Order: sequence, then C-alpha cells, then structure tokens
Amino acid sequence: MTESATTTQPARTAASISASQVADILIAGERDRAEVPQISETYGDIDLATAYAAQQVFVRSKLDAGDRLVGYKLGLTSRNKQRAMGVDSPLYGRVTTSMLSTYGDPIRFDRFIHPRVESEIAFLLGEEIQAPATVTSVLAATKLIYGAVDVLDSRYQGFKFTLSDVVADNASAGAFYLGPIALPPGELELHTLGCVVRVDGEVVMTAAGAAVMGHPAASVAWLANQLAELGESLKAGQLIFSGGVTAPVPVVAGGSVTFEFDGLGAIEVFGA
Ligand code: OOG
Ligand code: MG
Repeated sequence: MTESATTTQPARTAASISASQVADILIAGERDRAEVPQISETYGDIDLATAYAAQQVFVRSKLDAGDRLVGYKLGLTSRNKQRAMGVDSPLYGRVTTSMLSTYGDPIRFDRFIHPRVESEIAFLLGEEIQAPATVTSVLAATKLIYGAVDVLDSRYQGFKFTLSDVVADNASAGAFYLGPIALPPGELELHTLGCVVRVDGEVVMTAAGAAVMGHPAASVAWLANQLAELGESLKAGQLIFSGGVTAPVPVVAGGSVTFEFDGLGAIEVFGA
C-alpha cells in the first residue's frame, strides 16, 4: 500500500543517522509529547540492527532515570495486525517499571500523545527460558498468566511507521495494565482463551489467544530465540506481553474501554 510511494521518492541515505541520533529524536518526542516525523521518511529506512540499537539507547535513557527492566513486549504477532500496520514481521520492545500502570488509574492525556489500547496475554516467568524455545518449553517456564492491556503510544506522526521505525520506537510502548486474576498456564487453554472488548459498554471486538501466532506462547518462544542470537535470554521474574489479541482502540478523554478475559477477569481503562 505504501511501497509505491516509498520507491518513487528520491533516494535518501540511511547511513546518515546513527542509532543514538535516532534515539534522541524519539526520547525528545516522548518527553515533549510531540509526534515526530518517521525516521524512514527523513533519513531513509535504517537497518534492523541499527533500529534495535536505537531502541536500546531509548530504553537506557529510562534506566538512567531510575527505571528497572521488567521484561519485554511482543508486537505485530498476528497477520491482521501486520497487515493493518503495513509491516510483515513481529518485533519486540522492552518494558520498564515506569510503564506499569496501577489497576484503575486513568490513561492521562498529559502523559501520552495519541494512546491506543489493545488486549494482551502476559506471561510471568518462573524460570529462565533456554533456546531453542518452543510453546512447550515456554509454558513449562511460566509461573502465571495474566490478562493485560497494552497502551500503545507511537512517537511517530499519525501512528505510521516502517518495521525499523517502530523497532527504534520501542514497539510503541507506552504503558501496561495487568488484570486482577493470574493463573498457572496449566489451568488455562491459551489458544482458545477469549477476550471481549467493550467501548463505553458496547461490544466492539472479540478474539481468542490463537490470534497471537497461533498460540501466545509461540510468540514468547520467538522472542526467546531472537534474544538467544544476541547471547541474551528471558529470565525468571520477567514479564512478557505476548502481543495484541485484538486490534488497538483509540483512547478518548472521558471514554472507557473494557477488556474481559476468559477466566482472568476484566480490565477497564479510562481516558482522562
Ligand atoms: C506497534 C506495536 C504493536 C502489538 O501487540 O501488536 C504491538 C504498533 O502497532 O504501534 O504492541
Ligand atoms: Mg501490543
């Protein structure tokens, strides 16, 4: 859809910007709550390795400000979501303490640029996950499963990006909510786990866990295998948000979005 537009534009040199310069643009956008132009539009599309390096610098700025790493988020883990965003591969971002919202707290417009919310299934790991990881090994290493909400807040204008753009932007990470009930994975059927989304009380979407790579644990396994290539691993105590089960819904001031999870309770979020 956007391919033809990109190919007809004059060539720009991707090498003209470094990972830390990319990160600086995104850090400023988040700090000032101001959308920034896509890196790919201004400088050409950076390669994925540079994009992940920029993400590390972006996240490092949070750790330097006192945050701690909580875990990871997966994104674009369903075909529908990839198609909607015009991107053809999953990605991951990093989750830090300041992103965790307290159940019941509103989504404040003085903190975010253009927040959207989506349902997710979150994994709290009880053990390190060794590569090569599989659905079975991820489930064996998981202590608890939560229903969760991912609050996305792309720093890019119009929520538009290429894969490298959004990787650098820490997978649009804004904030996260965990649901009120957590269960061991053996007590749930994750691929058929249902989720109902209501906007101001009215049902707008329904989906099941299989929307996430056929099984949400497959998405966590994909992440574990990606990290293994960098010599890193998923550790006991980390929280992994496995990717959107339902499509994102824009948050409206004064509006409410409710996510009901089969067996895992409901999360209601408000825009304020
Ligand atoms: C990118 C992040 C996607 C998901 O669960 O698919 C994501 C975006 O759509 O802004 O979090
Ligand atoms: Mg998400």
